[in-house]
Amino acid sequence: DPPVLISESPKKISFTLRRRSKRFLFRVSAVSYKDFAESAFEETRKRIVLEPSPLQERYSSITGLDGKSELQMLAFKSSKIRLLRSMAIENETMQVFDFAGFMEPEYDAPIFCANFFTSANTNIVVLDLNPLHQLTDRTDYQEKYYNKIMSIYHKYAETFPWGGKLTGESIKFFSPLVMWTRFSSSQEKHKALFSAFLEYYQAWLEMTIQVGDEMEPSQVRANREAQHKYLTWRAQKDPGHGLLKRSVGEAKAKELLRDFLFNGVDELGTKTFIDYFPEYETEDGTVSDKRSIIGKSYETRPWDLTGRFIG
Ligand code: BLA
Repeated sequence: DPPVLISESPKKISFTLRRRSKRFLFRVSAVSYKDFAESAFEETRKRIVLEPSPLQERYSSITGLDGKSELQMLAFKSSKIRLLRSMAIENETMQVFDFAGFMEPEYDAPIFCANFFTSANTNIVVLDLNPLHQLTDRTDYQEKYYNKIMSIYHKYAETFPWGGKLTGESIKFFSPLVMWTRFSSSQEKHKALFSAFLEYYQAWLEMTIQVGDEMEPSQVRANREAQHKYLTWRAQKDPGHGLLKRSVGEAKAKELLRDFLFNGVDELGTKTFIDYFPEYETEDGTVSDKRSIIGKSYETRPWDLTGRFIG
């Protein structure tokens, strides 16, 4: 056993020891995504002024229906960042992390997206700067934000290979920088994931600092609608929904999704899910329960080494 670090708080030490005696297996896979969030906010405060988000008053922590899961929510904003928020869920068998950053509509910088799911023996990871605009028809957007930083992806490509087929619809929300991967837990992998997370985050933070505001009202409108479409997709079809509903119940999960995680879905636009994704409309006009219409696709990475989409 590695020694318990003396810098850990007493609370953390007793947690570690308890786990050691009772559930040895899970200690090995333990990763604390709260530390990931703290580090990202710390890096942010070195560069820009963070203000608390009004959402923080309503969301800070929740205990799950099982009495054992803890959900921790943190939310900030800055003059340019509309919402920088984090949710970490932890219980004895699983850790979940959902960290995102959304710009004000005057700025076209990408959306920061880290979604990590860890259970006893598996990890499902999406880490990306999700493009605000469709890269296949906006080569200027790819040039502006991605071409220069593709080395970040290459650095982790071997450690975190492509995770295999995924919901076909998701690919258009991802950039050529995306780290989509699955792996078995190990301290090395979790350490590498922490580095990758901070490196992707630093790249995003730098973009938010460099980006100038759009003067053209039509551009601001386009940015707002693009962000609204993204929020509409995730508030309706995100793969984490089932787990969130089981953790806190249907009503609370819905509130968390629409008001906290994907805040803006009810404010940034009036178009409906069907307006954006008409292929999901059923005979009676409601949204299909199906997660995907296309089905699982992309066995291998659909971008070449330079980041060009090859399908
Ligand atoms: C699985 N999460 C997945 C998968 C993807 C993502 C691609 C693989 C399954 C699939 O192909 O759909 C993540 N998909 C994304 C992201 C976007 C997207 C980030 O389209 C952005 C546009 N994951 C979470 C949270 C939970 C969670 C908060 O982020 C739980 C509360 C759980 N994700 C989770 C689980 C699975 C999963 C349990 C496996 C179950 C499944 O495959 O459906």
